[in-house]
Amino acid sequence: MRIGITCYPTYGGSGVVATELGIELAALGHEVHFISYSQPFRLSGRDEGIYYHEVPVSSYPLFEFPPYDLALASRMAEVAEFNQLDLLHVHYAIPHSVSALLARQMLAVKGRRLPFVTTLHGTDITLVGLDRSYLPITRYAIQESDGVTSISEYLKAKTLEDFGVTRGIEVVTNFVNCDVYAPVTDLAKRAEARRRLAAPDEAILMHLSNFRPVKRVVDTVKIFAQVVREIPAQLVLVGDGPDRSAAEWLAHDLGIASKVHFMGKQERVNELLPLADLLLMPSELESFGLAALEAMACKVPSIATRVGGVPELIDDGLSGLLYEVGEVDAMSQGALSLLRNPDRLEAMRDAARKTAQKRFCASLVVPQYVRYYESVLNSH
Ligand code: GMT
Repeated sequence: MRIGITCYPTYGGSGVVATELGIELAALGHEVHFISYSQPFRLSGRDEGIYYHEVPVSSYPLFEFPPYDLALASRMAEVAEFNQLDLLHVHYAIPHSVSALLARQMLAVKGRRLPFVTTLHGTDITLVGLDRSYLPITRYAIQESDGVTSISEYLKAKTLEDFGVTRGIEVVTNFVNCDVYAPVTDLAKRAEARRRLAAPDEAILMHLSNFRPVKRVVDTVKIFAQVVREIPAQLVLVGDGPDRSAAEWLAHDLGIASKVHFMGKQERVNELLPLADLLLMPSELESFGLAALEAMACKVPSIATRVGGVPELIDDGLSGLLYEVGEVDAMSQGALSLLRNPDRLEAMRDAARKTAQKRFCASLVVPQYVRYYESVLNSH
């Protein structure tokens, strides 16, 4: 198949899923064309079968807001025509599904068919999508998509309820490549790599996000502050975003700044995650929680919140521990109880990896997308 993929190319779960999907599809022999305003950050440019088409957005003094969605629609139609794409797959409904709808219509008048699949990721439904200025057009584009998938049962239910969407939505969960995201089996190598982050007797707690308010990064620092009061530990924060400065201030105020490491945006998180003992994900909301899945594949369980689609991923008490939003004290106690009980932690680490392998491995989930594309292509 020849597949066009559009996503937000910046750091964020939906862009990561779209990029990893493109890489996996190309590895299966499909031709993949990314169409976006810049190259997705996890795309190296070296992958065979993958092409990148930039969307130029020209400005004009009259435009207070350059119309990216129109430029995207034009580029989608062009790329589809010139490369004979079979379908478009857009990630994050706003504005991508609207642009795809326009591209489909532009090609229809030329007698060309260009179906599109929209994948809903989270805030396109639960936050941004609910804004009255976006809701009617987003609902329309979802309804008119040739196929719609959502990354969790939770998000599917939210879309049907909050958007009054009446069409079918297929749940295709997020996935992880369990060969790329994997524990370091050579224990001497793991110990050596950990020594670059912490002393041998120290626990390593990690956080990975885009540091948006919904991630509650400040809670991460508060949880760690209580842990490090009891046992030797280091906190490694991977990513960047609006709440980084608040988290840095808090680490200084609490006198733990020397043990809190802000690593900024990292391209190879698969090399960092396996070094951690626990991931902290105290989010206000996660429609799935991709960071937790990537950690689980690396044998790292999460201390997380019981929100959105997270309980579909983490089995509380078995492959991680779940709490209510803001339960900082309980989350610290949960982390401490695991770190003080190596056998229990090891059992949880095993369960986390097994869950990733058995239910969320790319080799299981990507074929679901392929079958879904085929059903969309055959359904005319
Ligand atoms: O979190 C966001 O602001 C949007 C989005 C993104 O691009 O990172 O995150 C959503 O999609 C991820 C990938 O499917 C999910 O793992 C996240 O749980 C989801 N975020 C929310 O629902 C808040």
